[in-house]
Amino acid sequence: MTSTPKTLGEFIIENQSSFKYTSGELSRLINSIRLAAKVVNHEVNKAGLVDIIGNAGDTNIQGEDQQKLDVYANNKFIQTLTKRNIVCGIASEEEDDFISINSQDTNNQNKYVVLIDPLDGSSNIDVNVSVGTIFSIYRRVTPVGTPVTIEDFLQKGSDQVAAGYVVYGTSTMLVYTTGHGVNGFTLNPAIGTFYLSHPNMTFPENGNIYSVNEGNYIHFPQGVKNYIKYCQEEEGDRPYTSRYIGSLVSDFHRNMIKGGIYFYPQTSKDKNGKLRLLYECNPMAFIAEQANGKASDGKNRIMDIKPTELHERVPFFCGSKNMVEKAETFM
Ligand code: AHM
Ligand code: MG
Repeated sequence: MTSTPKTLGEFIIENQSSFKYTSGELSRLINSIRLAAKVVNHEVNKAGLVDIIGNAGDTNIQGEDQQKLDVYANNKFIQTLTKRNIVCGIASEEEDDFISINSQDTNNQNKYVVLIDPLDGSSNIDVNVSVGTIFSIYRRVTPVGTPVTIEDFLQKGSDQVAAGYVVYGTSTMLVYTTGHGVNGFTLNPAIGTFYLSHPNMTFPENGNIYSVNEGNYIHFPQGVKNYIKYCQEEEGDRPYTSRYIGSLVSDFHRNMIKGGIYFYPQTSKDKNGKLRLLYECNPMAFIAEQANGKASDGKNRIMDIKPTELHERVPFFCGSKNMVEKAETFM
């Protein structure tokens, strides 16, 4: 008989002592994210019913306005983190500026800020394809008890204390790291509990999947075009297979399990590509490195980039170590 699987709640408590500054604050923060993820999951699962129960902008039977799911997810994560008085600041891909929590209240002794992409890949919702939430956590650099400033958010990825994602897929999973490896938890929707299903997740060093939007091929720099041709060449373990969901969390998740590379390069139209350094690339890079993978902008380590603005974009190459290193040789 197999032993009872560990729940996420149990795992968080058991691992609390491995955090550098143990005060329980980070544990409470991850617990809040877990809670918001469950609420968002419930709503995402109902997305297919939208034609029956109403569209964004409509009013539902209870007289409440229906929200688009990305707006809903944004509000839900912000509300959960704000109401539970667990962080001192939040920045979201959905908001123009960062939010300072209780900035007038010097009793706010919270040390952490959260950066979040509440519903990534949201164009996939209408067609019943997986989407995700990405989060990134830092210790503030300004003094505790004062309002947060932009400096608290513009930290290098290497300063992250935790990062993770939720994938709302065929099953819902929460995967996160606090710098001690990567663990994945699967939601049992019947009882609303996440169980440790994927302990110590690691990228295979090599893989045979490449994930890129090849519709942009004509706009890619020559190095990227050459690398794509390399992936398609018949030699050794190549050609690789092409898999692109268009939902970063899902593409990353598959590649981590099977071995592969995801890339969203610069194009002649967007010199920094599409993905956001703070909300998408840094957290995924932290998870990738903790899982023996690698993340680069084509030349430099993602987590070494000093951000200059909240919504900064960056070219992104991420996945199995040897594949990312090979791709870099083409850039
Ligand atoms: P979003 O934050 O607007 O959802 O955009 C991010 C998403 C990623 O999840 C995905 O990998 C990429 O955009 C897909 O972009 P494209 O449709 O250009 O290939
Ligand atoms: Mg996004």
